Order: sequence, then structure tokens, then C-alpha cells
Amino acid sequence: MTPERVYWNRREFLQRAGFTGLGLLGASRLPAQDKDAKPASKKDDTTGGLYPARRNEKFTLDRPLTDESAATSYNNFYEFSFEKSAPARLAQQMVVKPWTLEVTGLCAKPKTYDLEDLLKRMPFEERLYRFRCVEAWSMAVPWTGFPLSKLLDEVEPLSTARHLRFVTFLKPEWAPNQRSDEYPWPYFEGLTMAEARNELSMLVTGVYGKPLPNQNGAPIRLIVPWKYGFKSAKSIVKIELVEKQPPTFWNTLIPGEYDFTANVNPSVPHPRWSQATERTIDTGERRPTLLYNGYAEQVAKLYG
Ligand SMILES: Nc1nc2c(c(=O)[nH]1)N[C@H]1C(S)=C(S)[C@@H](COP(=O)(O)O)O[C@H]1N2
Ligand SMILES: [Mo]
Repeated sequence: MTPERVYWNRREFLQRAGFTGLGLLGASRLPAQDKDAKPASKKDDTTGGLYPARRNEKFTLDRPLTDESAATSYNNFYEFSFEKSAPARLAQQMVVKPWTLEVTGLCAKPKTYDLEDLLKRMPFEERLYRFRCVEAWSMAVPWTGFPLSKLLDEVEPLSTARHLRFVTFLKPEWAPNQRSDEYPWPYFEGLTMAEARNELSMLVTGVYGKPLPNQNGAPIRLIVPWKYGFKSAKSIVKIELVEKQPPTFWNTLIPGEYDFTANVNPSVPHPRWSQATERTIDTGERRPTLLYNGYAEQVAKLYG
């Protein structure tokens, strides 16, 4: 996931510094940092007793749930670090309460929400979803949140709103990598309106029956489980309804490797590695990658 330029610079630097076998994207490697990573800190549920939420049994898994300690200590959160073990520590710098979420652009009722207020009104539920990173690792996680569609209903999108743009915080004082202009911060992503309206698209505020740990994208993130993980923007501050397909962070950095749609597909290799199989982050087990990450029934119709 690291842009070539940065990747090679870092590799050179680390090699010169005497490190070997970096394998940043080595899918078969269970990183040493898994061992010393901390589990999620238990935060108080200050959201009015929302957790644990009722599980929606409609969403079932074909595999065991991933260990909570793995899912909360093996993170991609580039604002903080390029190392997967670091966000669990560094993201504790974030101040996630109070938090405002602005929903704006092509809608009749744009609004800046106080997150706590919004959560009181949304239909909270837990769903077990598969999650697949473009780097060929995967997990299975109980997310708590509500359908993105419910929030869209509140702001009343105009018929010209064909796409959504998601924007993460810009706080260099929290996030070390935002102090450099190597990347076009803040992180930005996008969906089509049809994708956003799909029943699977979820705004997530909790995991494993508790509020999201900061490193997993507190206090609110997107989850679109049929797409590679980079589409699921963390720590969102703004959702903008727009007409045209918006540019996205990784596509801007490396257009040939990370496209706007980014649907999980075992038969379309990444230019630098195969997507045919994936590695389960807690057990290291390899399993075949599923088309649309196993959600063809819900989403294939979007791409017919
Ligand atoms: N703001 C932001 N969101 C992000 C990322 C990021 O670096 N910054 N990484 C993405 C990638 S590549 C993945 S795989 C998932 C990882 O989510 P997790 O740490 O909860 O597993 O977050 C996605 N959302
Ligand atoms: Mo990812």
C-alpha cells in the first residue's frame, strides 16, 4: 500500500541502517510485531449504553471470528505509521470526543452532526462481516453501527448526487505522518450513490461489542465489506455528496494499483501480487479469496 517512491526510499534507508528482509507487503509473513502488540484499551461506553448492540443474524460468516487482539493490533492507519503494530499505540493521541461529522454537498438538508446526538437516533446493530485488505490479509469481525443509507435519508440527497466523498481528520498534532507532505492528507475516499445505498454499506462506531479503538478508526468509519479495505475510510469528519466520481487517496498516489471501484476479485491480480488467496491475520491460515469477498448476492447487481 505504500507508494513506490516512499517504499523504495524507506527500503534503501532501512537497508543502509542494517535491516534486512523487510518484505513490507509480504503476505506470507506473520510480522514479529504481532507478538508484542497490545490489545485494545477498554474504553468506557460513553454513548448511552449502545453496546453491545443486537446482532443482525442476517449476516453470517463462513469462518471463525478473528481474535480481538489481532484485529485491534494489526492496523493500516497511515496517518500514524507505516508499521501495522504502531497505530494501536500512536492513535491514542486522538481526541475522539466530542466529534462532529459534516454531511454536505448535493442534498436538501446538509447538516453538521454532533456524533453523540446522531448515534442516539440511528438503528444500531451488530453485523459479522469478512474484511479483506488489498495486501492479501483478511479477518472476520463483529462491527457495530448503522446503515449508511439511514444517514443519507436524513440529509435528503438531490437527484444530481451520484457519488459520495469521505474525508478523514487533518490533525498533524495527533498524527505524525500528517506532518509531512509526502502524502496528500487528509485521507479521502469515495463511493457511488448506488454502492452507498447498498444494504451492506455501514457506518461503524464499534467493534467486538465496544466502541471502536482509535486504531480501528474511532469514532466513526465506513465499512464496505465487498471492497478492499482501503475503501473503508477511518475517523471520518466529512461526507460530501457530489455529482462526479471524486478522486481518492490511493488512486491519486498510484493510479495503476488502486482503482476507484476496488471490488475484491480473486481473478484480478494486483500488479505486484496475486489476489487468489488471502492470509487470516490471527491464525496465518491461507484461504481462497471470494469474488466480492463473498457478497455477490448483495452487490453483483451493482456491476452487471
Ligand atoms: N483514514 C484512514 N483510513 C483507512 C486507512 C488509513 O490509512 N487511513 N487504511 C485503510 C486500509 S488500507 C485498511 S486495510 C483498513 C484497515 O482497517 P483496520 O485497521 O480496522 O483493520 O483501513 C482503511 N482505512
Ligand atoms: Mo488495506
